[in-house]
Amino acid sequence: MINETFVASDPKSAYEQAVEKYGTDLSIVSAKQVKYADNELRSEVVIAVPKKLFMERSFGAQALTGAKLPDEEEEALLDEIGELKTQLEEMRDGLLQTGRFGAVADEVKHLFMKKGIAEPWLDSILVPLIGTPVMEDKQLLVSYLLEEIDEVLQVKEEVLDHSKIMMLVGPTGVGKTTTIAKLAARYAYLLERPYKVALINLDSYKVGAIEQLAHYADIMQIEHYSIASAEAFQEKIAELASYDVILVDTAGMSPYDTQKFIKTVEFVKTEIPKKIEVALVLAATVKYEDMADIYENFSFLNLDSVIVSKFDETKHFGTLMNFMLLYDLPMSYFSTGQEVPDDLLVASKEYLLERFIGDVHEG
Ligand SMILES: Nc1nc2c(ncn2[C@@H]2O[C@H](COP(=O)(O)OP(=O)(O)OP(=O)(O)O)[C@@H](O)[C@H]2O)c(=O)[nH]1
Ligand SMILES: [Mg+2]
Repeated sequence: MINETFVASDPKSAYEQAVEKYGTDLSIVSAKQVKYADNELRSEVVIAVPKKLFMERSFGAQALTGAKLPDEEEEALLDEIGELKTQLEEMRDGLLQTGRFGAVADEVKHLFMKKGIAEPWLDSILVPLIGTPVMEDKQLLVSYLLEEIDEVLQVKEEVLDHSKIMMLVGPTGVGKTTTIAKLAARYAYLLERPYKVALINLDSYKVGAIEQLAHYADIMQIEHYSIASAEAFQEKIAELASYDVILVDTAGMSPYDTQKFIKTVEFVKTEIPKKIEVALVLAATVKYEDMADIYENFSFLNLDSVIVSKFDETKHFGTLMNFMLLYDLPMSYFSTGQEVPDDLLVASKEYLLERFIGDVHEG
């Protein structure tokens, strides 16, 4: 038997082509929709035909009678045809892989991938656009993708009309303590009215951690406490009931440090009258490979927002952007340098997008 493929715009037409050639007594091997390199969806119907019939219908009766080929030659010819067909199919598959969306859209897609945006996210946006003019226009498509990104990004507004407890968690050295100091200064001194702020430090692991926070607190004349157990935490929160904002600093944790995680979860789950807002501090310099681990581990703590630190340390924001697109968390603040209290911004989509666009245009 020989497999022969009939291609048409729809399955019915492909089947009709086969019927026209071989009659209705067909043995169908497969029928499927295939996207070709020109982005057109076509239907392929593959039928199995006896060798003899294939020769007769494809090359005329002569192929079998007048100039009958010796059996070996016929076999050789059929082999050759089979091989050619395989080669054609391979070529087509190759085209499908390298040119799935057409030249323009593929170029744009690869540009965004190079900048750190994950392929599945890009595909989810591009597939519905197949066949539309946007896919042929580079500028338009780049703008479209940026708009989609803008739509997915979320910002958590700074709300201070009720008292709150904010706990900062995150990997080691991302800037939790520095950001706590900036936030404390902001709430206590830099807004339209002064808020009553207290600091709590749960970081009893790192040498000097207490001193680091105490140093900032002393300069700003803000109360600060160091707490070692969940019970003491509970008591302290009750004692500080009249405060507007309680900022809680935690030990930096590698995503693999189970012991510290369990300890922090204990604090977060402590029975206290107010909800603790947990903010993950994530450096803008986060590595692509670490992103998923960071999210998976820290999301146990019921994250409310992400504070992005070290904005000043990179020009590439794709990985960070990818994190935001994938994990559906709002951004609350951006830390843009080491200076306390100056280098802190309330998060904004525009700020992140502007930097990301700068990076994309460089590519
Ligand atoms: N360039 C830059 N440096 C920062 C920023 N935020 C913090 N740092 C610096 O990063 C270093 C670590 O900051 P910390 O605030 O101690 O970080 P941490 O997350 O509390 O660290 P651990 O408690 O050890 O986990 C310090 O040298 C900070 O000055 C930032 O936005 N930009
Ligand atoms: Mg710290």
